[in-house]
Amino acid sequence: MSYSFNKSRRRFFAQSGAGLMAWAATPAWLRAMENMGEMPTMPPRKASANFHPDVELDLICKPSSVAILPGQPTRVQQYFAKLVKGPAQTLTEIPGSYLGPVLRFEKGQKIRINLHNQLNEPSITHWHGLHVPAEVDGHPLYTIDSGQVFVYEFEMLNRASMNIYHPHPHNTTAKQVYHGLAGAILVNDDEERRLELPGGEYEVPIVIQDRKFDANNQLQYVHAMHDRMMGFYGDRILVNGRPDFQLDVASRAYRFRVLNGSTARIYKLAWDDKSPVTVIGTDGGLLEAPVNKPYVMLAPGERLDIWADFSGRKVGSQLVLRSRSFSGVLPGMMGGGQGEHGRMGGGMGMHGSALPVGSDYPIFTVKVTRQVSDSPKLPNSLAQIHHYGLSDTVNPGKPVPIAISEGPMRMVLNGRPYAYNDILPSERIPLNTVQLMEIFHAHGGGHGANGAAEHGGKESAGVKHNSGMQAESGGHRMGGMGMMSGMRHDDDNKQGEGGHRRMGMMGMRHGGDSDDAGGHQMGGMGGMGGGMGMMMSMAHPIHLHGQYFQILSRTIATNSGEDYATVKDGFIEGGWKDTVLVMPGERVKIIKPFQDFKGLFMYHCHNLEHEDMGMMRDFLVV
Ligand SMILES: [Cu+2]
Repeated sequence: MSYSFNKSRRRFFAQSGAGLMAWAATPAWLRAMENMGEMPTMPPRKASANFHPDVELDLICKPSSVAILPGQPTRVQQYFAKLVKGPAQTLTEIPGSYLGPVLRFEKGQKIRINLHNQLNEPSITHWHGLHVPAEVDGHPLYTIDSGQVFVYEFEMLNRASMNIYHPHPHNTTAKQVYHGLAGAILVNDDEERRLELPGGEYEVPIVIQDRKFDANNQLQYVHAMHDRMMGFYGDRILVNGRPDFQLDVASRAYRFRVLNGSTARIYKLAWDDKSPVTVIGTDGGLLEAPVNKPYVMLAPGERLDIWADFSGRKVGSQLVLRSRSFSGVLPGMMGGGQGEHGRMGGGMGMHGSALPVGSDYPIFTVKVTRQVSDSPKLPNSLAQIHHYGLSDTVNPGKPVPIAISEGPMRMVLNGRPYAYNDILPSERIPLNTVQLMEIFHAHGGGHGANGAAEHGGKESAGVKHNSGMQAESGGHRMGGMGMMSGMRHDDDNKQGEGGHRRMGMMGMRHGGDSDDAGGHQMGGMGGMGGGMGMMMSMAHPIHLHGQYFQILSRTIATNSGEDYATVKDGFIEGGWKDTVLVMPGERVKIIKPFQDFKGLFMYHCHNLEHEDMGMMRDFLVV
């Protein structure tokens, strides 16, 4: 793969240069939405005559209502399922919940799912975490209209793991998930079965979500642009669709299959009695061995397999799983002219939620109600994982960039808003390759060391990528914000010294780093202009469709220390992942295989409000 970002930048300007003035006249976010509106859709997929399913089910999504709070029922959107063929244990309802039934599959099964869209709007369902062909991955290109049926057919290639099904139509994913459309997929295999982990009633799905209700018990959702920029946060925690969730347990070991199904909220999970959280698995299934953590971070789209042992606890005793306090995942509000950067805490930030992100609050309560004498023992070793190294990748010195671009009214990846047919050279992935990828903040807004690394050329492989990305996204931003704020011409030395202090206050700067078209390089974080406060870097859970990946390294900017210290012990390394939380100032290198299937596989922020703003792109596997 040899290509130059200079070339692609010119291509970008060639495509959109004429439109810059028009762009400038429209708020950037509105503009991004318009771009996304150009998406065509494919005719609904039909059943294939030569596919012989072991399991077949009808999955229906439709408006419904559920009693959640005392009083009036809440209008929701909900998945229902009917088993057409296969083992009865394939479907498990969660009583009284708006969540879809838990789907339980076996590795190697051939599965047909007939999705019936009975919503009053278009939708399509994505199998988050599953390794399936592109045409049945639930890409928004395959969105179906109300009344239509889409037939998914695939073989379960995944190892034992917990995955998610949820809608993925373009622009409305967050809204549909928020209104109830989500469910868990459990995959089992022989390797897992040999461990005889707690099963049946002792294996409990724990789907954590936050919601906001109005006085009539109806769900309230985002209206202000600000809710999209930061993500939408409810003021009420629901577990498995229930408020004030309490789980009655026997005094023995349980397996909690935990899933963050919130649209934006990040949790720092810990037991209230300070006993460690014992993690046996992550997004992509079991770890090699259990890991004890003081707390675990869980971002939207991530899963945790937790061993919770209540043996030895007395009947009547209680344990509360809490989200503990942390900071740094959200930008704060700044007074005009102050220019203090970086750590503004991840507390309330700019949103006035009664349940601030990063504050300390309960998730659910476990109550021991039965004494039993025996309990399974935690295995010392769990599963085999082949660990990828750089030498397994085709691009050890040149990671595929996933650049997080944060700007006023605008959250994108690799500098460009989502368009199904806009594939960068770096986004074309040869089939059956293992790729090194690097996720980083292209506009470090406030986290200077990150910016310094990008500008200073400390990583020879990364420099080209970064400067190219910045140039591209800078081009957008110039158009988007040029009318709203003053421009700043700064050279990089100043930026490195503390120019980032001002970056947010000013709309943009003209960087002088690296290459030619200097006048268009504006790597800085745009702001709203003096006096109004600013947007800074925030945390993003980045999700890649297709196969699971492994985390190779996390590197944090040196001046992010105080905030980062509040979360750093909560990341699980060494397992398979499909979503990774990237903190402000952080660079994460991952290794991901692209095997078996060609076609479009999305990568996006799993802050679903961000996704719907266009913080989403495709890899085209060729
Ligand atoms: Cu995001």
